[in-house]
Amino acid sequence: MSNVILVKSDFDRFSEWADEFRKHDILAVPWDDMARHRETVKYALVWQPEPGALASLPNLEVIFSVAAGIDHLKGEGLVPAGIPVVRMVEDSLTAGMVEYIVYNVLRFHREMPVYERDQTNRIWKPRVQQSAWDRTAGILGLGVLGSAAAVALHRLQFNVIGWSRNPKQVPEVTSYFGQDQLEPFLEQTEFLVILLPLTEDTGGIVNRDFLNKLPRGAYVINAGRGPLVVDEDLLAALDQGQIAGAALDVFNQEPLPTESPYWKHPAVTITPHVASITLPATSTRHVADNIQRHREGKPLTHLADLSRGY
Ligand code: NDP
Ligand code: OXD
Repeated sequence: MSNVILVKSDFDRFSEWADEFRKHDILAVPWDDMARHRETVKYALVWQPEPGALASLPNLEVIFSVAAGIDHLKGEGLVPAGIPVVRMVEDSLTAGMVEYIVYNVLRFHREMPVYERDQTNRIWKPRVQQSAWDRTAGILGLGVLGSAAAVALHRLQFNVIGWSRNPKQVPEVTSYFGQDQLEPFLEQTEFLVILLPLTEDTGGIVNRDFLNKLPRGAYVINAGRGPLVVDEDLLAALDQGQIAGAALDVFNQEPLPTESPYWKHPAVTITPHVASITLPATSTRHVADNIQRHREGKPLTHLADLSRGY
């Protein structure tokens, strides 16, 4: 096997990666064995590498991010200059995210947190249900994952709008773009789905002013990155009823510290950064296809732009 890939992933599943890469004739070596393979490694598949580590590989040609987001690769000494970075775009990651978003929008739309509370208090209290087509889901970040979630929500008959940097054409989804169109987007959004990357422009975007532009009683679902949200502002908006509920998968600090008020907040549901997880069986195909393209001198797919941040 002439293609050697160094793997540093979250979760402890190197043998799974190695088995899947072997099917594509790629030899995976574990991160801890870097010293032994320094000369032969041409590719690296990484999540949160230590500064300087990738620069110590003299024959490295392409870096693959285990994650769709590349914010874990931003920082002094993390990525050697001139080495392309490919981000993760693969079917299971997209499918998992669509499930997480649809599940949480439906959960709020159908008032499940209220019925769950009623059940603990043995309260039988039917409430009138609204139609999905009378409600608007707004997707903040209409990229690969945002567009897939938008299409799925539209299939469930929600009115779906999206916000991105550039105009988008997603069937039946109204596209808003740029700073000027953020306000009209927010004013209509009853279910805010956050799927932006964390960049210099987006950090802290979900602050008090932003939350106050949503209709009163809107819901927030954050599967993008924790630092997109100003925690104190979201907590205040929840306490004041401006935001009726939040499903949070990502946090400013992960693992979420035990003292965080989110843990005990009655209107907050927490998951430990699992909205969608990169699966070796499917993602190795994306990596192998790109390695093949690289060997044939073809352009790589899903190249990230480190200076832009996504
Ligand atoms: P994409 O790069 O495909 O999409 C990003 C979207 O954000 C694009 O529509 C882009 O606009 C928009 N965007 C970026 N910057 C701005 C800005 N300043 N103003 C307005 N819009 C902006 O990314 P993915 O959809 O693949 O992934 C999105 C994020 O989801 C990842 O970066 C990651 O943080 C998160 N994620 C979380 C997971 C989890 O388990 N919680 C799993 C996977 C991903 P345009 O297209 O116009 O440039
Ligand atoms: C990702 C993630 O960006 O898992 O893919 O957070």
